[in-house]
Amino acid sequence: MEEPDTDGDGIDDGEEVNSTKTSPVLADTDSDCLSDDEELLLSDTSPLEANPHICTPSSDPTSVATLTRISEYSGIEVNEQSSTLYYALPGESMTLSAQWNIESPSDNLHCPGCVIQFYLGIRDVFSRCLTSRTFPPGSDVSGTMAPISFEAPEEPGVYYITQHESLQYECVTVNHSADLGKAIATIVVMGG
Ligand SMILES: [Ca+2]
Ligand SMILES: [Ca+2]
Ligand SMILES: [Ca+2]
Repeated sequence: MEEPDTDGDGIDDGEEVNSTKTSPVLADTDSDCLSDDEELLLSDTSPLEANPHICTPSSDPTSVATLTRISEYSGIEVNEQSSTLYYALPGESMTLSAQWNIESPSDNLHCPGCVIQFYLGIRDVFSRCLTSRTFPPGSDVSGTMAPISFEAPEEPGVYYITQHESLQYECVTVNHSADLGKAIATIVVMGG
């Protein structure tokens, strides 16, 4: 006799109740727009804990506040698609391009004379330095990021393109945090 799968997510009711602890009547237990079976195929994601930025992708333009400066990213293109959410195959060849703008308020600026670097990248996958310069009070600086090529991770999962910043004299090697407040785009690497 076939086991019932009430919510039709491909996982039998009994397995949902006893093993995965997901809801047998909800195909997407945590309501994050990835179904329970999809999340079980992905690494680093739980069907019981919602992944941000999937149901509601980052806006374009999107702003990130840091070091009392506001950086805004616009014209975000992943694989030449104007979207901040991209479903990729494992190891897929990818490109990212964007325009950036960094605005510094005229007062209460943290470290007003400092040379600061801004980067975009994915934790443990790639990082690109956008700029290294001073952003003095009242300044408003824009630039275009040259398209960068990278490979989507082999491991199915949810990955975020985040901003990182450093207070050095020049661009250095950094790793990106998992601070989703600094995410400008999301890449979902699909499982088998
Ligand atoms: Ca089910
Ligand atoms: Ca379910
Ligand atoms: Ca889910």
